Amino acid sequence: HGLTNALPAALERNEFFIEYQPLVHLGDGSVHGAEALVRWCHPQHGVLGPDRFIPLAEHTGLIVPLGRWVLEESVRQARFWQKRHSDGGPLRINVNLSPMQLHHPGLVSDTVDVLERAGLEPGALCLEVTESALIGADDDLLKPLRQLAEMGVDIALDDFGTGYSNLANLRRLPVSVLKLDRSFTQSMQQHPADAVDLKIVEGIVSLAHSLKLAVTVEGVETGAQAAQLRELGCDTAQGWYYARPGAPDRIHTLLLADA
Ligand code: G
Ligand code: G
Ligand code: NA
Ligand code: MN
Repeated sequence: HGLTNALPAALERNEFFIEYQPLVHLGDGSVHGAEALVRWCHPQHGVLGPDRFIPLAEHTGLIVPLGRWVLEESVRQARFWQKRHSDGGPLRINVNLSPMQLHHPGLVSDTVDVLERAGLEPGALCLEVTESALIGADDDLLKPLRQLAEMGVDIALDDFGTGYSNLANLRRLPVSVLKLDRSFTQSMQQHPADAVDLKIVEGIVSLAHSLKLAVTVEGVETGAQAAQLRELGCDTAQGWYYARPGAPDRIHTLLLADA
């Protein structure tokens, strides 16, 4: 596959870049942080989204150095935002982790190293792991996540609700945030009369809060959805209603607007 073969050179040539999508507090819409979303500016095909190349990078193992680059770059960016907004704010950065990165023995030391070099406190970093990556995870797999959580790094369960995780299992996982998949937000809008979706979200939020987990909702596209999700007790939100993924300056501008 051509794209697969081109990946290592693309990393060396700096063809990857990161867009940031804000995460906001549902209460007042202020910026809570941003999720780093990688893109590939391919010399022939133009900008490719992660769906086009992350699976290839996972297949070849290149996801490990690529993921390390994403972590380093976005942690550095987060520290830069913090410095420019001199209250040092609690601005947080969310970075996605592939299952293969979880299995890589360097995960904890690489993360510690990146945070130290950037001067970012561990509590400002949130690592997103999909629910499916942790299904059936044994203690060996959970150990690095536990170590990171003990250092103060937040672990978020991404795309929550699309897997089949046993809710009781949540207690076993070192996660502090549930990211409710955008399919919930969408079905609430498509079937507003269908109280079942509302009840499900209400149940998830109440369970999450009783386990001391924060709830982030994805895919918020309208003010009505934001209002409803706020009503349901969700904590933070992400979606086109607030902002699409974009250049780092965009986050800077939003932070200025909050100040
Ligand atoms: O908006 P978007 O098309 O960027 O995101 C599509 C998917 O790609 C999301 O599920 C997101 O979690 C994933 N993704 C984006 N950036 C990264 C990354 O740096 N590493 C990994 N493993 N996944 C990513
Ligand atoms: O990590 P995750 O799979 O959740 O990646 C987020 C994906 O969702 C990215 O592809 C991003 O561009 C996309 N996205 C972010 N906000 C919205 C939204 O409001 N609506 C829709 N349909 N997609 C969104
Ligand atoms: Na994500
Ligand atoms: Mn997600």
